[in-house]
Amino acid sequence: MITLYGFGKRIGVEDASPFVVKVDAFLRMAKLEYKSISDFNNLKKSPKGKLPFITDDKTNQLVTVADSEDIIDYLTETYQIDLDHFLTDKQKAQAHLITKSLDESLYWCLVYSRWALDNTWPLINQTFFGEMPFPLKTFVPKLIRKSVIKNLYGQGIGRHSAEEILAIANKSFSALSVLLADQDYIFGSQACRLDAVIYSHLCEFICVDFDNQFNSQAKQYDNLVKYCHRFEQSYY
Ligand SMILES: N[C@@H](CCC(=O)N[C@@H](CS)C(=O)NCC(=O)O)C(=O)O
Repeated sequence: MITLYGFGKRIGVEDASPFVVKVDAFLRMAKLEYKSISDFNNLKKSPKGKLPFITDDKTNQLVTVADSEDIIDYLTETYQIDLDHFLTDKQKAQAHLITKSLDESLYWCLVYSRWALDNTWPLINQTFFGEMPFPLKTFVPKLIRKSVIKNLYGQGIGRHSAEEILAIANKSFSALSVLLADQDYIFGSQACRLDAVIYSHLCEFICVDFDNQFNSQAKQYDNLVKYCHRFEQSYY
C-alpha cells in the first residue's frame, strides 16, 4: 500500500502544501490505491525534513521516497504509469521547465503571500497554530514566521516589495492562462503529469477559502478558475 504523508486538509484545499497536493493529484489521476497520513509531525519523520514523502511496500520491502518530483518518478516507474504517453519529446521538455518554474518561483510567491503579508498572517497563524497549547502559541508561531521570512530573504524573493512579488506571481498566472487558452488541459483535451503540477499550485490561490491580493489576482483569469474546477470535478 502507498502511504502519502502530508499536512492535511486545510483552508479549503486537499493540503496547504502544493507539493502534497501535486502527489495526491497524481495518485488520483493514476488511479493508484493509497492512504494519506496528515500530521504536522510527519515533518520529523521525513528523510528530507520536508513534506510530502511516501512509503510503499509493493516490493515486499518498505520503500520511502521524498520530494514530489522524485515520488512521481518513482510511481511512474514502479507502477508503469505513463500519463504523458501522448506528449512529444518537445512537450515533455516544456513540461519539465514549467514544473521547475512553478515549484521554484511561483511557490515562493505563495509562501510570501501566506507568511509575510500582514493581512493574511492572522489567518495562517490561527489555521496552523490555533490548537497549539498555551504558552507555546504565544511565541512559537512568531518564531516560525520569523524563520520563514528569513528563508524568503535568503531565497531572494523576500528582497522585493509586496507589489513586486505580486507582479512576479501575476506573470506566472498570465503565462499559464495564455498557455492553457481555451483547452481543457495544458496540452489539449487529456490531462498529463504537468496538469497535476499546475493544479497543485493554482488551487492554493484559487480554491482556498480566504482572499488576499494574490488570490484575487489569480482569480482574474477566468480560464484558470474554470481549469481548477474542471480538474476537481474529474479527480476529486
Ligand atoms: N522540493 C520539495 C519541496 C517540498 C516543500 O518545500 N515542502 C514544504 C511545504 S510546502 C515543507 O515541508 N516545509 C517545511 C519546512 O521547510 O520545514 C518537493 O517537491 O516535495
